[in-house]
Amino acid sequence: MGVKIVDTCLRDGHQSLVATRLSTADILPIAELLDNAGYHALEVWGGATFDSCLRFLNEDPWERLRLIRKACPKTKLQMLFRGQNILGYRHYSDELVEMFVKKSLENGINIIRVFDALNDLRNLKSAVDATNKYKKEFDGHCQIALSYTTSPVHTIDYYVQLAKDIQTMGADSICIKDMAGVLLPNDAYELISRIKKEVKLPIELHTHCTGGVAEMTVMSAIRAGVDIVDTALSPFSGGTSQPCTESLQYALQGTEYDPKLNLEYLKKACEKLTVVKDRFLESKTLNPKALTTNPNILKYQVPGGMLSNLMSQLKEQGAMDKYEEVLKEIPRVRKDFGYPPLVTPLSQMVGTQAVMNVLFKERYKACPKEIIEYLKGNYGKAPAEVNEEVRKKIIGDAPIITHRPADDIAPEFEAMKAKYADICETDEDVLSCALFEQVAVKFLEGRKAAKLMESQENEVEEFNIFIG
Ligand SMILES: [Mn+2]
Repeated sequence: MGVKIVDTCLRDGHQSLVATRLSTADILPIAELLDNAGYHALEVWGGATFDSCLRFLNEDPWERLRLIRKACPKTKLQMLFRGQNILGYRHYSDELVEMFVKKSLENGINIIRVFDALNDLRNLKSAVDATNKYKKEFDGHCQIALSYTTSPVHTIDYYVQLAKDIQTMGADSICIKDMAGVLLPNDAYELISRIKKEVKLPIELHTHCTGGVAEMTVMSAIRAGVDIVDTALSPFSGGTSQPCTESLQYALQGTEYDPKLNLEYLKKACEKLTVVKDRFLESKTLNPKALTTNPNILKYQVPGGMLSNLMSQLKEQGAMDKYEEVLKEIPRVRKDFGYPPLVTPLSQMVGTQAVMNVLFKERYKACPKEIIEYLKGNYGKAPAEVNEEVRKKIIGDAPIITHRPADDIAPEFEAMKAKYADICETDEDVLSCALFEQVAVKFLEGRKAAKLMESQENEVEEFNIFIG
């Protein structure tokens, strides 16, 4: 059996390269073609797509999902789900997580990939339980992703143990999620061989081309027996995105790993997606920098997105000369905070802290409020010991929680439903409000106003017909 392929161009591909700006109208003609190409799945929803629909595109993310489902009757659809954070940036109540999972499946998702930034499996429990509860009814699949990073505690042994725990927890498959693109070919080989030996579940690899090693890493992973690989259709591949789908098909064609994708359909989809890409190049939404290989991320072990954030923060402060110093400060901050993986939201938090440490010329003189919450235990358990001196300096004698943060969150759905009864037509609308209150409310108010206008126009028309 060949390697299975998940195409990410309709989620991570455009999230990585054009700030998640593909519209549903851009997506549908391509989804229709990819549906015939023989993929294991298409990643099309979750991550930043939900927020981006409401915030920038004036689109209902649920409607997008339903339309993609219609356009893709043959292929499984996949989403990325941030555990207890769902698709947002704070922890939500268990009941909200369960409802979001159920509605995602009901509206067309098959594979739910859940992960937690800290690999604190307690933060995945309600999403995993909910997926397992509803998966039979909706042809669902529960995948748990481990956030891959490098540090003295993030050893191969650590990840093998984590994979075993993931299996015990009730996942249908495991993903190695290398969000920063720092997994090297030999490490991938060892990691996947070891997990294969000790865990029965299918393994998927998700990496990024940012540092220039992804294709080598993918090949290594394939030789080690990885079952599924994430790639992106050529126009939205490479740079900070995934390796190219068509190239991998050519590389493996006729071998025992042949993914057997239909190149004719890939070509047709590529032509359509290229037109979309050119539009983003013209509008400069697609910065050629995002397509440039950046081996520095391998040296500093930070994601590409974090590097560009740092640069813009320092530029704003007129302190670009401190760039190297900040890069050196990042590992120090990570160590003090117990080596959190640098993935949303921790990457932004650690980066901002490193900038503050350098600009204030004193460590932890000032801190973002998210760091204070993190040190109080409100994001979950840090992977390693936190530097207690640093913690004391930042939060003093404030209490630290060691239980699962969501244990403290009361159900919130009904209150949200009552609060926005005048603009919410469905439970899906209520979930949108619960996740991104301000932007969702603005979107739903706009939708209501547009509908009102339409019905008034119809009335006038009817009246004209009557008197005419
Ligand atoms: Mn990714």
